[in-house]
Amino acid sequence: MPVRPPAGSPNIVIVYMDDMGWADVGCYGSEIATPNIDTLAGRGIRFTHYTTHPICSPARAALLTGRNAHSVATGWLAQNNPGFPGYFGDIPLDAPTIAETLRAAGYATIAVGKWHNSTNGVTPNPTWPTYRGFDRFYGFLEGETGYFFPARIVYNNIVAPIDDYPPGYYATDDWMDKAIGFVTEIRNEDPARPFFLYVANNAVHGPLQAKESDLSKYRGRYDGGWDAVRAARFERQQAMGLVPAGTRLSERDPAVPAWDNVPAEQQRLFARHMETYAAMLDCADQNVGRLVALLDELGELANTIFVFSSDNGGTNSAGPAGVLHFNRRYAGLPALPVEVDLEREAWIGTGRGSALYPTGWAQVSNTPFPSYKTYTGGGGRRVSFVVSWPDKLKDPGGIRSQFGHVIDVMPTLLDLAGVPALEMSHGQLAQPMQGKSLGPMLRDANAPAPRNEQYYECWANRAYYRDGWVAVSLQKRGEAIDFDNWTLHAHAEDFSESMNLRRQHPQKLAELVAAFDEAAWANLVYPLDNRTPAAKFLELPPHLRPPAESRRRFLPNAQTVHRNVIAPLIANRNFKITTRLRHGTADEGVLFAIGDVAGGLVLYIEDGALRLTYNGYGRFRVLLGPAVAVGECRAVLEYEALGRHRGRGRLVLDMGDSGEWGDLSPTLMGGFHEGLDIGLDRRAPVDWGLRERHGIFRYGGAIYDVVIESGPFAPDMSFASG
Ligand SMILES: [Ca+2]
Repeated sequence: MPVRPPAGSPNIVIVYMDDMGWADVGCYGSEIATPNIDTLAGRGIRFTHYTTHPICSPARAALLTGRNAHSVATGWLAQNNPGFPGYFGDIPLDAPTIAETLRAAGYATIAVGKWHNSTNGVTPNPTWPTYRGFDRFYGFLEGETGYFFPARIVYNNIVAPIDDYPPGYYATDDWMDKAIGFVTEIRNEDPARPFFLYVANNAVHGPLQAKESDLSKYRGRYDGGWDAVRAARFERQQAMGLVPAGTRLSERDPAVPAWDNVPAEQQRLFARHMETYAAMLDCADQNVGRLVALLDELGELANTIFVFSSDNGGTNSAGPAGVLHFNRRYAGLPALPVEVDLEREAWIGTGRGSALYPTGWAQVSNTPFPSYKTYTGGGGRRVSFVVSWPDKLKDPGGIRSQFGHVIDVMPTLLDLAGVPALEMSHGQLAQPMQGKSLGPMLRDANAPAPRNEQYYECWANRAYYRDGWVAVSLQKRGEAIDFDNWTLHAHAEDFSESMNLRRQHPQKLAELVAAFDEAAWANLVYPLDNRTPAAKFLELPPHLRPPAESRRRFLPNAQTVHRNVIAPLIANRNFKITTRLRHGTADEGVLFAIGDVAGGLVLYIEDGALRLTYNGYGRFRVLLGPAVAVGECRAVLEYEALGRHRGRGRLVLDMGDSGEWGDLSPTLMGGFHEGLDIGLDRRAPVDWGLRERHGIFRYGGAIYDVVIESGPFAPDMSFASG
C-alpha cells in the first residue's frame, strides 16, 4: 500500500514570484491591482521582515531544501558554474527537497513554471523536477524565457513538441492552466489525497512582456514618474502599519535621476516599461484568483496552506534608462543608445522586445529600502511573504515583524502539515535542514522568531543579520573586493536600513563581521567572486570550455537543439554552417534558425534567393546570397570573428557561387533563449518581419543535414589560444 497522509492533511501551495520587490503587491503598498493576493493576505498573515537570497537559483534552492543555498551548491545561477563547491549549480542528492519529503509522506506533487535548479537542461537527468520529487512538471528549466513564445517547455521529462503558440498565448496563464489541470486530474483520480503545488512564476522577471488586455489598464498610469509613485507607496505602507512609525524612506539612489530632470520623451519611454511590469503582475494576480476559485470550488480553500512570496527584490540590472534589448548584457555588450529604444518604443511590452525597466522603477519596487536584486542590501534581501490557512491560522490580516528567511519556509510547511523531515535521501544520510519553523509565530503573534541570525552572500556582496542588527557590505562589479566597507543598521530605529551606525557601534559591527566569516566557511561561501557581468555569464571553468575545433552534424525532424549545445559552437569564434538540401522550383522557407528575438540568425530561401537575417541583439543585418538552382546543393554560411565583438560573414552555394562579405556584428555569444531549428524557425522568431510574412516558414524542399564546423576563437577571447 502506498503511504497516505493522515485524513485532513492540508494541501500546500507556494506561488513564487520572480524579481518582484517588497512593495509591488497591493497589500504591501502598491498601486498595482492585486486583489486576489490582497484577499489572501486579508485571510492570512503578512511578514515585514522576511528575507531571501537575492537571486533566482539560490533563492529557489533554499526554498526547496530548507538549507542555505551555498551549502547545497547553489550560491550562484545554476547554469553559470564558476567552478567552486558552493557554486556548482545542482542541489546535491543528500539534500532532500520539500517535494521529495511531501511525496514520501503521500502527497501528490506538482511544479509549474521556472525551475532554474539544473546545470543540465539539455537531456533528462537527476536534477530535473520529476527526479527531485515532483510527480508532474510543466515549465522551463532555464533562468528566463519570453512570455509570448517560451523557448523550451518541458512536460514532465520531455521537451513539449510545440512549433508555434496559438494567438493570445501567454506563459503566466499557461503555467496556471496546467496547474489547474493537474490539480483537477488529481482530484478526479483521488478525492482525498493532499497535494503540494509549486507555482514558480517567471513573472515579473525580464523580458518585460504583457498582454494588451492587461497593459491597457495601466496606460498612462506611470506618467507621473517614479518619485511620486515611490512616495505614494511609502505613504500607504505607513497607513497600513506595515512599516513602523518613524521609518525613513531611503534616499533616492544617486544612479536614479529625479523624474523632473528626465527629458519628456524619455519619461514617456520609461513609463511604458513600468506599465508592462504592472500588467505582468496584474496577470499573475488574476491567475492566483483562478487557482483560489478552483480550491473554493473543491471545498478545499480553508484547508490549504497558501504561501505567496518572491525569490528576490526588484532589479537594477537594466541601468537608469532601462533597455529594450536586455540580452546584450549576457553577451558582455553595452546597452544600445536610448535613441534606438525611443525609435522602437512600440516594441516595449510586446514579444518583439527583451525589455527591462529602469533603475528608478526598481527602486519603487523595493520601497522603502535601498539596494536591489543581487545585492545584499534591504531591497535585494527583503521581499513580501504572505501565508494563509483559514482552518488553522486564526489571525486574518495579521502582521508579523519577527525575522524569517527563505530557508525557514520548508521547515514551516512541514511543521504545519505534520510531515517529518526525511532521514535518508537517495540512499544517503540526509543533510538536516538549517531553517526552523515559523509555525509558532504564525500561531501566536508574540512568539519569538525561531532563529535570530543569518548570513547573506551574492556576487561578493555580503550581509549578516543578528538580533535586530544587520551589517552590509556591497561591492562594485569587477573591482577588487573591499573587505572593510561594511555599513551597520539597527532595525529597532531604522526599519528601512538607510542609516549607517558603523561609527557609533564598532564592536557590534566587528561581532557581525566575524559571525559572517564563520558562517561563510561553514556554508561553502568562499571564494567570493566579484567578476564583471560579462565574465560571470560567459567565462567557463576550464573543464567546461568548448574544444578549439569541432565538427557537429545535426539532422532534421527532431526538437530544437538546446542553445547550450549550439552557443559554444558559434560564440565569438569562426564557424561554417553547411546545409545540404534538395531544392525544387517553388520551394522556399527556413533552412535553419539559431536563437530568437533576443539575438540569433536565420538562413532562408525567399523569392528564389538565399538570405540571412542576423539579429545582433537588436542590431539587425541582412546578407543576400546567390540564387538557388533546382536540385541538390550545399548552402554555406561562413563566419569570421574579428575581435572586439566584431564579425563578418558571407553566403556560399556549393563552394563556388558566393555572396559578398558583410558585417555581422556583434558576434553571438549566447544569451538568446532558443537553440537550433532545422527547416523552420519555431516559436520566438529571429526575424520578426519574416514571421509576419510567412509564419514559422517551413522549408518545402528536403534538408539532409546541417553541419557546424567550429574554428578559432576571436583573437581577444580569454581562452583563444587554447
Ligand atoms: Ca529572480
